[in-house]
Amino acid sequence: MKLKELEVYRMSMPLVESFSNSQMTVKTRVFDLVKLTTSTGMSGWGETVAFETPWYTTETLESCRYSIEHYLWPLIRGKDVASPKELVQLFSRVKGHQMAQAAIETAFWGIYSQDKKVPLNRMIGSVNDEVAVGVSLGLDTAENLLRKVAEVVDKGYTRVKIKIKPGQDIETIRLIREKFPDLKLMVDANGAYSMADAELLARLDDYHLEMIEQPLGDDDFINHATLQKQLQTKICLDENIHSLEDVKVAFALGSARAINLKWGRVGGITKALEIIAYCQAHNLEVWCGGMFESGVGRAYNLALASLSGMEFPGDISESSRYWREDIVKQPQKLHQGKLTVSEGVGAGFEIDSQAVQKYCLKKRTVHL
Ligand code: OSB
Ligand code: MG
Repeated sequence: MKLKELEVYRMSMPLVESFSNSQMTVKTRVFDLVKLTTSTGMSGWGETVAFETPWYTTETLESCRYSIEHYLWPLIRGKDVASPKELVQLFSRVKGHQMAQAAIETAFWGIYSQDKKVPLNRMIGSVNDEVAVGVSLGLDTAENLLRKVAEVVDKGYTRVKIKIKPGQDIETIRLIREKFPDLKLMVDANGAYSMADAELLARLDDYHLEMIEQPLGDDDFINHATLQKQLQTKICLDENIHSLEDVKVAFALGSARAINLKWGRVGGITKALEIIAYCQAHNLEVWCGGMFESGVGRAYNLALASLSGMEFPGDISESSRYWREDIVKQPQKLHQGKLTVSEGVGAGFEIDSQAVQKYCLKKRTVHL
């Protein structure tokens, strides 16, 4: 498949409800949509999941755009690429820039699965047609969170993640656990704590949480390992994990017993599959995270979540929790706490060109 053209659309879509974690508040999701086209006119879509600011990872939307245009596209422009493995090989010269790589790599998977006439989820070995999913709730007052948890549990979501930070943690979780004794409940600190808070974090053990996501800094494997020894609750790493090597370090040191897997943060689906295989071979729990993706990125999340061993309900709520209007036709809807994996050709979504136009701020095309 000869790669002929790359289009990048700068998108801006308002979230249904603004979302805060310990590091940032997101009201409007600004991201880049990437369309990759072959010489025979087949195309695949991907999205850049970086944010405008480096508060979550080092990559930003602009760094991704620059990297795509100046480093990644020139490595594949005009090349005949037979498989995602080959694409990853062509990119292997690039250090880092995972989210930029992932935007193109996922788009290529869309082309590849169309060409092979096999739905993407089947291509990567999906075993589940339906996937139980969870919700990630932003920082809020205990009163509002109690109401929101009740709402999402009512809707059928089977796992709830609550964002925490110092001063908005134990008491909130105590109140939620009291009202929902059997709910699969977990917290995510986005790195807001330090080892000085180890005793406080250990008190969370009383609330039978599924896991504590990213309590400490984004590059801190050593203190996470020390902390994990002091906790009964599993530590889950998110921001630390950019590659299989990072997962290996976490496993070797005992920094975590679970991994939040995001295809964007690790450079795409091919890399994500390697990480899943490693985690499963080493008894590390692994599950699918989210980055406020549009229907495009969400399809790739769901494909990964439908693999064997990925059953822990991930951060992939239905589209309408995020968007009043999505940029794909027939966005995913929740049925009894589950999303149905698409059996459609290619990546399993159809782009709504009118919606893309409506939310597109500017478009740039890079030809052969
Ligand atoms: O830490 O998992 C995170 C969203 C953006 C950036 C980081 C994170 C999140 C979420 C929400 O927790 C996931 C989602 O619902 O898409
Ligand atoms: Mg997280």
